[in-house]
Amino acid sequence: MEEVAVMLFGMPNSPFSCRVEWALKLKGVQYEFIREDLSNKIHKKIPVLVHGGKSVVESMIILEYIDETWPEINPLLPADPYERSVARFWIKFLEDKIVCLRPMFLEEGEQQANAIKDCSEMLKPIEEHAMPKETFFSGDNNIGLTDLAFGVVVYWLGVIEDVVKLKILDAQTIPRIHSWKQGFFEVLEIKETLPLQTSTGNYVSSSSIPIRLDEVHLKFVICVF
Ligand SMILES: N[C@@H](CCC(=O)N[C@@H](CS)C(=O)NCC(=O)O)C(=O)O
Repeated sequence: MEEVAVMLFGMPNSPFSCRVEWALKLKGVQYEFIREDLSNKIHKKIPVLVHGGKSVVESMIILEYIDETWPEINPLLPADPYERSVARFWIKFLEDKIVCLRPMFLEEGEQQANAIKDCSEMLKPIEEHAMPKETFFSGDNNIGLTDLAFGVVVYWLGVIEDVVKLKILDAQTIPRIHSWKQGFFEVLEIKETLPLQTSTGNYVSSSSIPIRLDEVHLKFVICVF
């Protein structure tokens, strides 16, 4: 394919930018990352992928665009139409439920308790129905669109667990998701592009926070929501 410039307008700490970077890396696509100033933005929201001068918006739509434009390497959607519909169902499910993350982090008392309950209710059907085996959503070792959609939810949930001091991603109650998490964040293209990366190359994880909590807090509020 003819080389056409690929630019990604995003924010390093945005889960939505992060999804797009994961997909570009898994596909081996060279791109220029342009840090958008959200206080003086060119586009209304990030991420925006600009390919050959054309803009594509909305992270999951960008991911499908990437998959269709570079189909040969690491296909992100199953070839089978039924399997594709299942993947799209789980992506829609996650996109609808992701709103529970914000109040878990920003609210207190009853509102926070309700958000924590919503979050557990989001994870339960995924644990019971979306991951028949302890692999990626596809049931094999290939990362797909659903994994990339879910990856940022799990990553930020880990950060919230640290900051709010709660445990939701528990190996006892959700063993499949827990094992999925271990496998997903071991993949090079994923772990080299994680939000809240420090200059020393450490990441915020649910077990250790190499940067100060109030810094995490600030980045979370400013960049993520
Ligand atoms: N549904 C969008 C969400 C994108 C989004 O919320 N981006 C935030 C940063 S993480 C943003 O641009 N906020 C700026 C604003 O809303 O003014 C997607 O998946 O791309």
